[in-house]
Amino acid sequence: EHTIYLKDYSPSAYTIESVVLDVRIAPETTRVRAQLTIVPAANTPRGTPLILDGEDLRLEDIAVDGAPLVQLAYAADENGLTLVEPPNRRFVLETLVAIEPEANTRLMGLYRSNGVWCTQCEPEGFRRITYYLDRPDVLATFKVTMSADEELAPVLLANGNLIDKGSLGDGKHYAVWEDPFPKPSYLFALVAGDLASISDSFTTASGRKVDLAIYCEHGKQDQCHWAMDSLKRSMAWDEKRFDREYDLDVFNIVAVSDFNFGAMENKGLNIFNDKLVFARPETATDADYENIERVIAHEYFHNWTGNRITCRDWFQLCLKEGLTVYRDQEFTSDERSRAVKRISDVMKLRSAQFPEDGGPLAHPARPDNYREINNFYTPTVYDKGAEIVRMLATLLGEDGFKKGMDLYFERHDGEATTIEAFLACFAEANDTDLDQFKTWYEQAGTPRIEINEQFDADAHTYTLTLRQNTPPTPGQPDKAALVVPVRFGLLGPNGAEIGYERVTGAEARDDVIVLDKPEVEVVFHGVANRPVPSLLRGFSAPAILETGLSEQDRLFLARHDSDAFNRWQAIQDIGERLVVASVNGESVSDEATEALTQAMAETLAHETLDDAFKALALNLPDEAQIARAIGKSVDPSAIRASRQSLLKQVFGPLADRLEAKYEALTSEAPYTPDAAQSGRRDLRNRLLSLLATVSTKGPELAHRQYQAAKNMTDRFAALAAATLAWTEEAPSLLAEFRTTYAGDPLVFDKWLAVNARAPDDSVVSRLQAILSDPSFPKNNPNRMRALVGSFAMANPAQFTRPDGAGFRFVTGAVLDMDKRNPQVAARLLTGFRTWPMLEDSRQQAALAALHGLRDSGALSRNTNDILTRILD
Ligand code: B3K
Ligand code: ZN
Repeated sequence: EHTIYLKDYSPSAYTIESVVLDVRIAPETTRVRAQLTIVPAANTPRGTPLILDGEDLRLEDIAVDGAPLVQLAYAADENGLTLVEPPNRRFVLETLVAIEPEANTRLMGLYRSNGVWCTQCEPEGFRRITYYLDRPDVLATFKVTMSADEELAPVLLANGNLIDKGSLGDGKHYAVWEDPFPKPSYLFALVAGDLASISDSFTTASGRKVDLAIYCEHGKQDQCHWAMDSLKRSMAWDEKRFDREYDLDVFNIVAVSDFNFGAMENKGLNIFNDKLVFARPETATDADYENIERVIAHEYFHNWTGNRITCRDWFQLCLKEGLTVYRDQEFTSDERSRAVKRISDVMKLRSAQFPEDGGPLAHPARPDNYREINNFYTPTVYDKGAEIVRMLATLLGEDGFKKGMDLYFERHDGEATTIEAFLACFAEANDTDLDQFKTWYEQAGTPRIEINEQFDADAHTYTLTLRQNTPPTPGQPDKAALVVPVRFGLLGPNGAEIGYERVTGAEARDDVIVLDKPEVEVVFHGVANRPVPSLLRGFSAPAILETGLSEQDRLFLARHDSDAFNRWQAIQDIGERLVVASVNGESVSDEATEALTQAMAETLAHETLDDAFKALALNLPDEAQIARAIGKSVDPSAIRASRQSLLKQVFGPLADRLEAKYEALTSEAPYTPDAAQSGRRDLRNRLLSLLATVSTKGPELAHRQYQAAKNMTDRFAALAAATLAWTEEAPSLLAEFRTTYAGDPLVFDKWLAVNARAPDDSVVSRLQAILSDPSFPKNNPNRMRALVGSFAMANPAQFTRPDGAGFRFVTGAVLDMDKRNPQVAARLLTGFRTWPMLEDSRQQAALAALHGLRDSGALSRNTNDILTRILD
């Protein structure tokens, strides 16, 4: 299959200045008339064919400058439309195409969801609406006239500002939208349907009033207020933190039920998966509220990082995604707890990006080739992309980073640009060189950092040696040294930071050691006692740290480190080592588990640590993290068994204290989604989940909380605690939950996801039964991800069963989904991304399922690309 390479990039031979669209929306067939004002580039030779992208379009009419084109002057095939010899000057190409949104199950281009016509164009969906130069470096202004039956679609929305609307008679009406900001086609959007809405407004720093609205299905308006609140806070934050104001008169958000991912930042008209809009305490959890806030912010922030400054080509995707994730992370950190946000983000990075980076699907944050760009909206591009921006901020400092961002906004506004241009702004603004730093964008794989320390009591010197090594990844056998910022602190015997006279050796700026060679050495002079080093504070680089610290040192850090991230990390590291030792059949001493129990008890009782932090600390690393620590010949069932038994050993002795704290955290306060209240619930529910595993009273507590719960956070937490511990009551609670919330698809997803994570041996057959039920909405991405995605990603022991039933359940679902929605199918298949680290019998079972999929007929390019890379 055809591979596209970054090195082959060349600018388009033709550009499009402006687009005038007339979209006649109607059931079955929608017609799109497009007038494209096309200009040959300065150096384009006369007679260069114009090749427009097009997919699933029926061409009904074509003219150039008003004159119909004769048959020989153009050719239309399944990939698009070619004008054989276009005019060698500015001209207007007019086409009329027919499309069928109702038959569009891929959910790319124009499709119909729940009766509502909506679009998704990123990355290559606009070509399914009309013939176009469907690439991000072609920027045009758009004017869109849309018309439809007034009853079917009273609401007509597109990008930009509304400039006209009216009746057409015959029950039809129209609206005209104009977007004055030149944009690439992937940011195009329109929506037509019978929708309700809520509205509000925001006045920008310079005093411009912006009308805000959120559109949704009738009856759901009351569930949109949290999203609106989040939007206004995002707009204010971007002004305050990045000096970025909004630029149009309106900002509209539409919630739809069928969507391939979370949301889309179309200019002035964001379209959202409804699960990232709707929230009320009875049906949404604290985690849902936080996610809504985060994604509303993310899409809004794209207006500057993505829309006004966009990507030259799709290889540059992390230019907008990594940067915008960094911005949304900062927003959440400012709005909530910075430490808790950082720990959660790192947990997510480790559970989603590290496995990708360490397996067959590894690729650089900026890939240099792809077969299917949709398969590169990955944790690496998004989350490692954000880590790279965060490292820039760490290396340059707050002011230096701000100077670089300001220059980027000033210099590239209105452009489609590259990672090189982005980095050049930071380099110039700080008079520094970022050539080696750029390697982070080009090199796949997670670096390992190894630390050695030496204390010389006579010389009063303390020496740290840091080594880096990145293992090979597909296509990149040899790795270069990266610029790794290692934030650090040295703790003295009383737990406080020690001072030192001077530092020699490698570059150490304040509290950051710059590890920019395979090995560097830093010598601290004037150190009277051996300090305990706290390294990679705040997780200052996306790396795996190997310190060789003793359990004593880790306990010391767990107790004293002023860096909350490392305090949490120290406790996790102790737990990880114990579980790994037990999986490896090494004996784990009672002293070791008792020390961890003691550390957990201190954390629980701590007076100043906040509840959300405690909720994260009072746990052992999850099964997947243990698997990564083991690295090869992994047996997920053995990991589960060891971890469960260690949970009992560590937390069992604390059962009374856990329960007392659990009761003490009970609250009658009316629900609010803020950080303090949700942190309290987090901790209480964490304790419940521990009790369900380690205490005989746990199951009863879960049952009681389920019945008494006044909000979905507490009810679902109780259901999850019972299900994941597979208590006796779990099946009946699951049944009750399903009946209570029948009719709410978003709550149904929670039910599906928790079912998918059940640990018992019958889980696969239950999931199979759910999926085979003829009434199961198999076309809906949310439902399929909740059922199949949760199983593959979050139930390692059952997914990797040696009899292959778990693997076959997933490949079977992928094969079926691939016929309707290749993008979602391919995404589900990435659940196999860590199969090479399994023990042999599970590897064989995985291979058999994957080969079965490969041999079962024609697969989409999306699924085939993932499958080929996973099997390579
Ligand atoms: N830019 C979109 C993602 C589009 C995914 C296309 N497969 C949402 C976001 O990252 O903000
Ligand atoms: Zn994004």
